[in-house]
Amino acid sequence: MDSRTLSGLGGGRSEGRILYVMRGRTKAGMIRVFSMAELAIILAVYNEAENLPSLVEALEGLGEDLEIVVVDDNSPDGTAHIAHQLSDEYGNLTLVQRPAKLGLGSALRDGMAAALTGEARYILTMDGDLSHDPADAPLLLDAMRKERADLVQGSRYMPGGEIRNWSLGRRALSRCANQLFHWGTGGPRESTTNFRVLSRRGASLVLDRARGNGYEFVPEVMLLALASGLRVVEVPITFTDRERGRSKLGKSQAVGHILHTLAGIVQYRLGLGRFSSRRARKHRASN
Ligand SMILES: Nc1nc2c(ncn2[C@@H]2O[C@H](COP(=O)(O)OP(=O)(O)OP(=O)(O)O)[C@@H](O)[C@H]2O)c(=O)[nH]1
Ligand SMILES: [Mg+2]
Repeated sequence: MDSRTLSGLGGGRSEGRILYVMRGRTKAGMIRVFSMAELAIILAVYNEAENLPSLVEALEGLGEDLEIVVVDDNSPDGTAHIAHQLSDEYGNLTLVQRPAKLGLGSALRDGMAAALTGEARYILTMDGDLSHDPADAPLLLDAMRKERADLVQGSRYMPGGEIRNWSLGRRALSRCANQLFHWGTGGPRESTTNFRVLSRRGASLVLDRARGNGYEFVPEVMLLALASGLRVVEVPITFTDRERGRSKLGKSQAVGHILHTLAGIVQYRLGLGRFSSRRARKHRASN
């Protein structure tokens, strides 16, 4: 094992650069990635064997000082095997291997927890299906560095943002969900993008307070950021529907997540629970 090799503590066991998470959910700090890189990129993947190699190759070509953390949920298509090969090839990729499909939110949380045990100043999350263009990552990072933000997100619903190849139904559902969030919170017009960079402070806050295990985690992060008064910056991106592999987000699931998010928005407006800005201030003061 070299200095960048990870070791699993408590909930997992380590082998090379793979961490096997045995008990499903891990707690922050239980997974260790000994990386000095400035940027950690978290890729939650399920059945993305066809997309992962091109995505990793493009990210490695950005010229950033980075560590990639791939969180796979025992994908039947052999995504983990591909990740292992990529880890051998590039030497800066860690695979967090979980036993079963446990949801996008918990995968991102496990990846962030791992990243925070290293030296990363910035934690970037993006989809593993090439819908988010790796070439846009530097735009998000530039904004992060220049604007001293805690959260920079790539937005489709702002001037210059675009969606390619989505059906009318998919566009309508996404647009409605995002518009409701905007009206309800007074926050940004995009809340369902997983193309984001968080500062260490922002990522720690999210890890402490987020609970969403599935897609609802994505708007939850924005609600927590707003409640905590974190500095949020948006940059326009072009989102392209996946060309390979299949979507994991069913229509009924999507509607369930929207209802879940609406409940969060009500809490935010009423200043209740995790989304209360008063609690967020207290939390900040105690850290
Ligand atoms: N580890 C893990 N990754 C997941 C899970 N569900 C989704 N993902 C990954 O999360 C990212 C976003 O999922 P997608 O299926 O592309 O969802 P989407 O982008 O909303 O839907 P489409 O783009 O329409 O396919 C992809 O990289 C998926 O592989 C999960 O349960 N576990
Ligand atoms: Mg996708």
